[in-house]
Amino acid sequence: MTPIQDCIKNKNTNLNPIWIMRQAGRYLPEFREIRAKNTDFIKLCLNESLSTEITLQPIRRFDFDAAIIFSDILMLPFGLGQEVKFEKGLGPKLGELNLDLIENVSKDEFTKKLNPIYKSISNISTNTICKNKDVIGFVGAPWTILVYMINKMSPKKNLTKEIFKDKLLTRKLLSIIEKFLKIHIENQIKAGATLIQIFDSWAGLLENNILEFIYEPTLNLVNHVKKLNVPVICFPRGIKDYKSYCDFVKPNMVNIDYNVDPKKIVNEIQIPIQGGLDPKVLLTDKENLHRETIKYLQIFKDHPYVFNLGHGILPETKIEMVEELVKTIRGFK
Ligand code: 1CP
Repeated sequence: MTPIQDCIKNKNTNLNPIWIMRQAGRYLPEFREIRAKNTDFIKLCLNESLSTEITLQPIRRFDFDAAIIFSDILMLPFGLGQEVKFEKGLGPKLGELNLDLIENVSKDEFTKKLNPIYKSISNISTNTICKNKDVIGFVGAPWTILVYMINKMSPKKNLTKEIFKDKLLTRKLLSIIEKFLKIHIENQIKAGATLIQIFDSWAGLLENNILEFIYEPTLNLVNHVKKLNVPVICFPRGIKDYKSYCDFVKPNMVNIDYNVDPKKIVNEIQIPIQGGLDPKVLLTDKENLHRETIKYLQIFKDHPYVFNLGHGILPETKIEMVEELVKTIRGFK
């Protein structure tokens, strides 16, 4: 059994497993080298051999306990036929949303479009370097995908609140998103994913209707993953009440963000916990990094805990800081 599965299933607290959100990405010089030659990000995600290579890069360097497939949560709208582009400095830019077209996309059509992702999961799960490691498949949560599809760009840049006023459109779209997220999850598991993480990066944006837009659709996905006999990790970034979320959604593990007080949550939540460390700590110095890392390890010493960050690793992070982080965790007894 892998260290992460042992932590989740047997509540083993001795192994201190680690992986890092966005571990396959821009802070790695070997990724930047590939990226420079491949300007179309979506094409890169759909290049089976390059996405396999990028996924393995952080494993070779840091021997993490899990490989997370190099892809993006926005491959879902892409698979549904909505245009998705990434522009330097602006982030994702989505095209017109045509509900009539999206409604008529078939499961086969969708699966065929995203097939290189599944092929690369299969490559990774059979690679010997991933022996005794998990292969993490992932999706965006329905709410976060809805936000991108309707807002057509990052809500960080600009969020038009009025867009959610059209309740009929929102509900219809949400149910289509949910249907295809289930298909995408199932395809990833069939290809060899041993864990699924659901990223709800914009959970913190929603003030009302949390039950309808976050809790219920996420619970449906969680139940779907559980039926396929694979553990599921949820990351409702910025949500106010992690305890209520966990009580309702019941993931096998929850990733906390860096604004969550670890001392408080460890007493409130019984399920395994992942993450928490502020990625900005990796931009400071080794001494501070060491201190902050030990703080999390100490607090979660007797709680099933997988080390990770409280959000994705920042592109400007130095390799030696990641090395220091891994050394601290591996050396903690
Ligand atoms: O080089 C580049 O410009 C591309 C940068 C990049 C990378 C490396 C993007 C664009 N996506 C990715 C890969 C990616 N995205 C992974 C790969 C595996 C890994 O190493 O973890 C994963 C898991 C994601 C997930 C993702 N994409 C999320 C959820 C996690 C989070 O950070 O909150 C979100 C919100 C996205 C959307 C997205 N894709 C890319 C960017 C820059 C963004 C965020 C835009 C925004 O702020 O709204």
